[in-house]
Amino acid sequence: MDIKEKLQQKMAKEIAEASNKEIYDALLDIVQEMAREREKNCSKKKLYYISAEFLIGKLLSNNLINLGIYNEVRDVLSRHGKDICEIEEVEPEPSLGNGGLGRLAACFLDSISTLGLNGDGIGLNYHLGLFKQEFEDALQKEMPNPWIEKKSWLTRTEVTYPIMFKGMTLNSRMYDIEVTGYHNVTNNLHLFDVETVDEAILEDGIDFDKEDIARNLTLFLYPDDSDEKGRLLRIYQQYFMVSSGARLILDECTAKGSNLYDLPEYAVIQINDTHPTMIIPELIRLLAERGLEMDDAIDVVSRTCAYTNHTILAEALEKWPVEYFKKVVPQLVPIIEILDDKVRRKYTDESLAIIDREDTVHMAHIDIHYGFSVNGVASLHSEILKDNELNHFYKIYPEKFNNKTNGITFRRWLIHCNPKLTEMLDFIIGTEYRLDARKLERLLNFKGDINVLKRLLEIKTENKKMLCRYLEETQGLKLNPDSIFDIQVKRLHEYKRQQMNALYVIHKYLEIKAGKLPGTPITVIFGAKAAPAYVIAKDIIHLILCLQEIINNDPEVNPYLQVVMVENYNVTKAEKLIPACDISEQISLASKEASGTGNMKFMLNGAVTLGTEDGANVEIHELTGDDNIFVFGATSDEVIRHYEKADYVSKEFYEKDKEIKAAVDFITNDKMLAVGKKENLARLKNELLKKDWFMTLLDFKSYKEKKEEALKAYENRIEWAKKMLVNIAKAGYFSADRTIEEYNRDIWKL
Ligand code: F55
Repeated sequence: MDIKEKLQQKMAKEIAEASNKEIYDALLDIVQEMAREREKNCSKKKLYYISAEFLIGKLLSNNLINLGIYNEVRDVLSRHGKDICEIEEVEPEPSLGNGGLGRLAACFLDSISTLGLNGDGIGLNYHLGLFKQEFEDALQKEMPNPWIEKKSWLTRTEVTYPIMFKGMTLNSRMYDIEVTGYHNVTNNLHLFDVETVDEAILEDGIDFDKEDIARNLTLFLYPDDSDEKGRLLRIYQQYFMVSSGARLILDECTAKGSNLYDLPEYAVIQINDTHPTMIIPELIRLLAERGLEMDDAIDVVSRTCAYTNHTILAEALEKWPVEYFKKVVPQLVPIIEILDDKVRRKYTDESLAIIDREDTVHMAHIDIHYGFSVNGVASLHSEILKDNELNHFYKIYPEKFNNKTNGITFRRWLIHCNPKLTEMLDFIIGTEYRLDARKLERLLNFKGDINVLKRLLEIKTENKKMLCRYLEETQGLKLNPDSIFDIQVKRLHEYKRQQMNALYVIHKYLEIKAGKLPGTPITVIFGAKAAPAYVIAKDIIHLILCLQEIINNDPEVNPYLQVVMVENYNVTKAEKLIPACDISEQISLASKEASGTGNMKFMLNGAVTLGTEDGANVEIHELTGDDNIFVFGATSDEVIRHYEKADYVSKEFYEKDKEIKAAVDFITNDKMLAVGKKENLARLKNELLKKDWFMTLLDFKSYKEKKEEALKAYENRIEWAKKMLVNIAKAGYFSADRTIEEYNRDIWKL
């Protein structure tokens, strides 16, 4: 039966007569049936990728592409007067992640299936995911973001486990989402949920009774942990996830014949940051319960678990008071004490301990001592882990440390989000790059082909126009598609330095006011959510929204400069923003961004990077060469030295550089106070002058100069197109397929 007949049969009506929602529901059914009919990889050993986040984005189109029926469906629909893009709009986006770490997990699942490997994801089924961001009075407001509909990608399974907490047992149930690989196998994303969760306990916005665990456990991703109740709730969530996951893993392995002593032959568990770390003591506990001696259990688990680190920011490394474990999961306390005791017997160095002198448990230390692999996510990051942050561990376990530079799935971040570029690539270099991304380098043969270069520019303009239409319809924004689109989209964090970009916007505004006009108009686009308890991050959003208000309403300035903050930045919006970008802002303070993956997505879609030598930018720089990237700022060595010597004083930069002073002072001038809030703006200005922990003012001057250079280079359109072409051609290295091949070769050995 062909797609058209299947659709009509499912809906019991003609396509032309059906609503978009009816078509979406029918396609969902068809996809699930096809996905289940596919071959499975039933090899003895299986990978379990356990993560508190899977930022999967909308699934319909991606699945259609991976099943090889996207074009057919699109054409059938269009013949009957339906637009596949409008069908896509019907699907709600599950927001089961904060940012890069969660999106990476989703890209990895896609590549694992695409490479035909036997590997499933394990996580939680948050009913409301991460909050939905709204802007009100130029401030971020957090709202619930329900995404689970009656008909959804989730399949309820019969797998349930009793999960024990102090004073109560909660029942967990597994829900599955099919993960289709590109022309290959289907794996599963297993999301555990508590049966008693109850959305009715939501109060105002995203507030709820944090103590009513049975009803709130899987309501939100990372509830505000600024208070103790919020932090305890995270322990509940984490334990619920790992205990359910550990039981599933043991059940599957014993069903395949494991006697548990040979568990590492059946399973490898990749721990995505420290959020799932409790799986180590929990597995040890379960194995001991099933009859293994403690030492054997520890040995088996240590040969099964591998850990990925995603950050060197001290405040992001999880540390929990032993007290919390006693309150929530007392059964883990004796195990963690044994793990600590073994370390202390062997090493006297206090910095290696699991439980420190203040009775705090260092989660990453559990992973490093009791896992067999520790990897960073870009080469600079992995080097910093070895040389600085985790140096003491590296000295005792050099063989455990390795690098796996991140990657992205080209199915979503090229084929789906940029059909025009994809079509051009298919036409001039053939389709092999779809399975072997390095083949994109064939594009280099066209660097001197004026028609190809012109077509690249044309595609960019078409993508910009589409973005403009979308932003006008959804946010009422009117942007100029003939301007330079300069885009910074990512979580809001001081180390990512959206504030530096905002200071540049102020600087440009002042220049225009003084009569110095840019050669080409510039549109600066931001998109970012701030963690609800992160005060300065929210102040930065306020700053940007105030600038948007002032600049876009100033007729003297708005023909040359516009600023917009896209509301509720998420995967769906990223898919529209990235293909429309000219300049990709990757301006973190060197040494702080572990890798970045947005930088790779922008490059693949023909944006040119303006960035520091940080994270994977370093590798992008090596691949593209000096002529096709704009690099500025202090190096990671310099930054690390500043921290060691504690010699950075932001005020000095403010006082000696007139332009910096003018931009910083602008934050609290009368114009700003007329549209913004004094409390927020003054606090932010004060932060920049008194603290500036991430050295914004240190790099401002070189940032400004590099950006001017980039804007100038844009004027020569053909030369710019060559830079675009080289970026696309060299992006193949950043395919998640390459990353996953390396994980499998060095760590998983499936
Ligand atoms: C989420 C929750 C907590 Cl408690 C801490 C951090 C996060 C989070 O979202 N981290 C995150 O996204 N980290 C990012 O991981 C990416 C994938 O490896 C990196 O590219 C990026 O540099 C890193 O910041």
